[in-house]
Amino acid sequence: MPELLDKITSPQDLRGLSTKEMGRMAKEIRQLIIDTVSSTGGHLSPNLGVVEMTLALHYVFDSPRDKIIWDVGHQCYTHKILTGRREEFSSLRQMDGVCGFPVKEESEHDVYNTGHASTALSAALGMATARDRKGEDHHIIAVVGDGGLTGGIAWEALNQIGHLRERLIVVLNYNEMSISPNVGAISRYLTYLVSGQYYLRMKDHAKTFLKAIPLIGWPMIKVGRAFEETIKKTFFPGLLFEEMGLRYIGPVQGHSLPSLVEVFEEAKGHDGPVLILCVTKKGKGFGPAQDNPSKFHSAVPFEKTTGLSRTTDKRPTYSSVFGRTAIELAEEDDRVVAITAAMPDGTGLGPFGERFPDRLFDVGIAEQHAVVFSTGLALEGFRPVVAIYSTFLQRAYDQLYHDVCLMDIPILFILDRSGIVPDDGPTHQGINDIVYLRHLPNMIVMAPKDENELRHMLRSALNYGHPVAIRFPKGKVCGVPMDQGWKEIPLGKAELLKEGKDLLLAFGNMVRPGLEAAELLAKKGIDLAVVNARFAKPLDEALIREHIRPGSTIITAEEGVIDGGFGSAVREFLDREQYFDLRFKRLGLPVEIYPVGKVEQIKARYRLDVPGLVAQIEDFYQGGKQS
Ligand SMILES: Cc1ncc(C[n+]2csc(CCOP(=O)(O)OP(=O)(O)O)c2C)c(N)n1
Repeated sequence: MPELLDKITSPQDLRGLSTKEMGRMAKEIRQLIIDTVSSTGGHLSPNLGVVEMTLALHYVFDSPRDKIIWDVGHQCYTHKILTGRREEFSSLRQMDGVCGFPVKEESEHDVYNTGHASTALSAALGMATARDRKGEDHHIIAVVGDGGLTGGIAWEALNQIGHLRERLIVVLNYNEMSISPNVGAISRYLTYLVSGQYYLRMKDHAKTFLKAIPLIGWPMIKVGRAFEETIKKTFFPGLLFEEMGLRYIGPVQGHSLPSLVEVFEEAKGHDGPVLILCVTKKGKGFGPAQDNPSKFHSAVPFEKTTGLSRTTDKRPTYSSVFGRTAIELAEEDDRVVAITAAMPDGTGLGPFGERFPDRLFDVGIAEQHAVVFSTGLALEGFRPVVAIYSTFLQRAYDQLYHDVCLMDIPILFILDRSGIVPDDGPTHQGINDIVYLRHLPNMIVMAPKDENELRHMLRSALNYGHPVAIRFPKGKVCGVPMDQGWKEIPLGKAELLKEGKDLLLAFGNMVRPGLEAAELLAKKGIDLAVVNARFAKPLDEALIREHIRPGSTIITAEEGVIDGGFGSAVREFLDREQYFDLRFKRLGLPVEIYPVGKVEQIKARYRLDVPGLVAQIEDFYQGGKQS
């Protein structure tokens, strides 16, 4: 039974505790996180790694007066537990429950909504600048991981932080991991700062050396800080953060409460930007997560004793079908290379990396760079396959337009987690991609109805000679039989699945529920032809023309926002061709902030599941408004 945690209703209550009691509290929090996440799923290993750091932050600083900004935000569970949401914590990731990321609307202690990486430093600098303009004196603390620091915006922020020199504190959580092991030169540099206490060793050697010098040795050591500076400058001219204008403190043992409290207190007194490098262990306190922090980065519900998943559904995911097909394609053509922005496992490219270690590039959390890097590869004859979650590719909109589409560069973009995304809330919804892609010149936008079609689409798309985006949802495949060979999917060709009087054009994973709905509606006298559109761009205009009769009804269905999406493409086509004598309805998602919940729950709420589709279409036939 938690004893200490029971007494905490706000961070203020921490102040009376000894560091020993805080240590006990850390244990209680860890247990609560493990108990909860084992049944709800969630970001287990990142959260277990920052329990002490969060306790120390709330002990030293005065939230919400002092503002703590969590980069990505996936590590905010202890923060939520300490800031009045302990009771609700059992509703983590449940429909309309506690969000796994900071949400301003949930608490005054969540000062900045996040979900996408590398934004905390920019937001913190903006807030620090505003604070000083307003003559206020609170502290601003940004907590960023070594993975978050591979994102370009973080460096844009550091550039300006070193320029403005506003008073703010950056806590850099170094655990050698992004979701997978962290990569890149920055990661290497941090490892160098931390590894073997190289700097401390140098200092000790230098002290021994100075002590040995008669008369002047000891006085020189006593000069203290000046001595340290000299050593740093002599042996570390590249101490990057100091050179950039931030006071650097570290490395600090990130699970030692006394050390953390001491350095946070020290940082509080500094009149400029400070960066504290904390070394933590991802997954700390739960063996399976410590041994495999990637697997437990965002865990599905698991058995607490073994860490084994509780899921019994053995079907593969869309991501793994993509990953397997990418290997097949790379075996056929040695120009095929794969690019991921810090998500080799999430995107299903892990096995590709094992099979072709030199042909998988993990660029870090750097979606913009991933796109332009691929442009360079493609211009020199390679065939890049770039796998990025739909929500994160939003980052690279300009690169898609400026670097890919204007030059009509053939790159295959894989938009994993398109459509409604479970568990993580509004920041992770993949519902905008059809809209942000379909108006780009030369861009082809596709979505398969099932995993078998995905496989054929991947191969066909590589040969279209243009940029292509293929979107598919998070989660398990439909379970259809897989063809052995390849089938060519001609560019812009849709597939008629069911004949009928009126027309239902469904895109991607709306095809199967659309078909089911049409069958149920047939029993109610509504006769719909069902088309698997396959392409949101280019549309199969010939097929649509063939199915239009005077007075007919056309319905579109997509798992994406309606405004500017697939249905809008159809509507624009009908307007261009002056088809006015028909009834038209777009089914999809409204433009709004989406709740946390499971896919089925969110689909049901927005009436995109089979009963919802039936109801919406029936309403429309009974005189519902066109839209
Ligand atoms: C723009 C963007 N790309 C990818 C992700 C997916 N993602 C979530 S957490 C994470 C790793 C973050 O690593 P780090 O900042 O070191 O935090 P840790 O999990 O190690 O505590 C990634 C890649 C994201 N949230 N945002």
